[in-house]
Amino acid sequence: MTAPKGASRTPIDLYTAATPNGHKVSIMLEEIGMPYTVRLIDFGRREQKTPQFLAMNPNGRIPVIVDRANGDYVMFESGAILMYLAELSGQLMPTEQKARYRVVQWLMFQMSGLGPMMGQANVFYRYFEEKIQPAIDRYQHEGKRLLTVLDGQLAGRDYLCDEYSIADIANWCWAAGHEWSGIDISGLDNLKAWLARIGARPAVQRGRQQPAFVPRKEIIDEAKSMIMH
Ligand SMILES: N[C@@H](CCC(=O)N[C@@H](CS)C(=O)NCC(=O)O)C(=O)O
Repeated sequence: MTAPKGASRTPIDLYTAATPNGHKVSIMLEEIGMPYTVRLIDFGRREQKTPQFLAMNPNGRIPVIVDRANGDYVMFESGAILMYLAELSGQLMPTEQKARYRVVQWLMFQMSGLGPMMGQANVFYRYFEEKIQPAIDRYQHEGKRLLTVLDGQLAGRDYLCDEYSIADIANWCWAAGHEWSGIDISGLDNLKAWLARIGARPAVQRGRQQPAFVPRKEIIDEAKSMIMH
């Protein structure tokens, strides 16, 4: 991990890894065309728990940004970072009050519901060696229920709110991982069309490569070591 102090050639330093919460921010930065430097955090080496990292985010998790163009302003929590970048760029978040809070509402839906539930589905379905069926069922069912809510919201519309926004980016990053969470989305046709629509955006494709998620055994081992600490 690179120390937070020191000049970088881009306005934003992004401390991240190949996860949905990390990809939300790289996709947003790609969408708004803001140059950034990726600072990879190696979970295998527990870099997210080092004193330097904890000084930026006491919660010891990615993503974190440092805004070099704003007095090295440090931010953690992906939803807050999306709102900050939307405000900074004047993009992907409406200014009109009601429209703005509709976006915040669907962002919070992801932050408090979809992300945590699908994250726990991954833990019990993918990472735990001991397969605790009631826990797998609980989180997969809840994940599916929340994806069904998104499907309903997307009936007759292309995006979650009036226009493409940070709410789409946040929810898409988790919804796109439904297979990894073992959640079947057959029958959720609005959701499937939206997944494809957002997934076709060049900025989304670029952001998802920063860094790319490659399912492999080491990821499962790293995840196990995180769960146990
Ligand atoms: N609510 C936080 C969640 C961040 C989070 O859970 N990050 C995970 C990766 S997706 C992480 O850093 N895990 C490392 C760990 O648990 O040690 C956010 O949205 O930023």
